[in-house]
Amino acid sequence: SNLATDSIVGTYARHGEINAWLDAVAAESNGLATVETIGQTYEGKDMKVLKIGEDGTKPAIWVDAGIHAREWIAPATLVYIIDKFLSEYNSRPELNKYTWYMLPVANPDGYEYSHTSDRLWRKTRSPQSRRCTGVDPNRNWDSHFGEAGTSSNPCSNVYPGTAPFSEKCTQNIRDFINDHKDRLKMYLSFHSYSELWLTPWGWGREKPSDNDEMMRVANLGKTAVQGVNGKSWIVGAPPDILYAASGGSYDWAKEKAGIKYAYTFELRPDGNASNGFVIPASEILPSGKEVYAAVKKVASELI
Ligand code: ING
Ligand code: ZN
Repeated sequence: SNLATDSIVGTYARHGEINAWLDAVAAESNGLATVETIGQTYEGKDMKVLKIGEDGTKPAIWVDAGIHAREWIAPATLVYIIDKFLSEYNSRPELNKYTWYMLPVANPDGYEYSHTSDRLWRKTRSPQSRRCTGVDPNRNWDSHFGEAGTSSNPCSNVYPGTAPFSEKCTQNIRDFINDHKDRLKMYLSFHSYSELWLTPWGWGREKPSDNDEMMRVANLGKTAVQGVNGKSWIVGAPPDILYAASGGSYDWAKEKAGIKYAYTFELRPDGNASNGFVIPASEILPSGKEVYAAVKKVASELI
């Protein structure tokens, strides 16, 4: 479209720009989309969720991105997907049978710090010790908290915090999801990088009882990704294809909130990249297209 608010699609926008864009697209959506502020971060930044579709009746799907600060392709990919949803939601049954909740920046304090001070910052920005700042917000959830893939050193990039949900950003998401969990059918979380479709569990090699169905849907998503730009994502559980990690958001979503289809994506580039968190903005549209195709496909397949 020719709206001025299209300008951040395809760019690595700042958190304030993304929030302003969410407000603008909601205002221009003729009631299709609304913004809900689910709380503030440690530094007082608003965490804004875009709700697409009517509330309270349809089954729902949650999508977040940017829980890790430096993984810039993830928020940018979700912004692209939101833009596509706003133009295609009403005409596509696989989209409009759900209400969608989209949070493009799940760790705004860290995301801004990665823009202003340290491009490779991963964690939150809450003080943890005299020397070190930040908790890994994807180790901070109440699912096998503090077990595999974490470190008790507050200076570590995988420090889970002193207790589950010590961080404002994870508390806010937890509370929103708990308020909507009866209707939530799928939980998706976008990270980068390595081009993986991660199935539960992240914490260990045990498999959920519905693993065959989790793998069926994941493989349909993988095929949809491949159909766009030929990218061949690997499907599997983190301990089998990446590394074990506990206290992750999607494990909590499935184990504690009861959301059956809980997945984590590792977006572009592939696992051979050397500095894969820093990739050109020209990757955003190709990433957005392949991930949009996958999200559409799996939404049509949930049972
Ligand atoms: N990767 C994820 C991480 O938090 C992950 C992978 C997610 C493992 C969830 C286990 C559970 O380490 C990145 N890139 O952050
Ligand atoms: Zn990550």
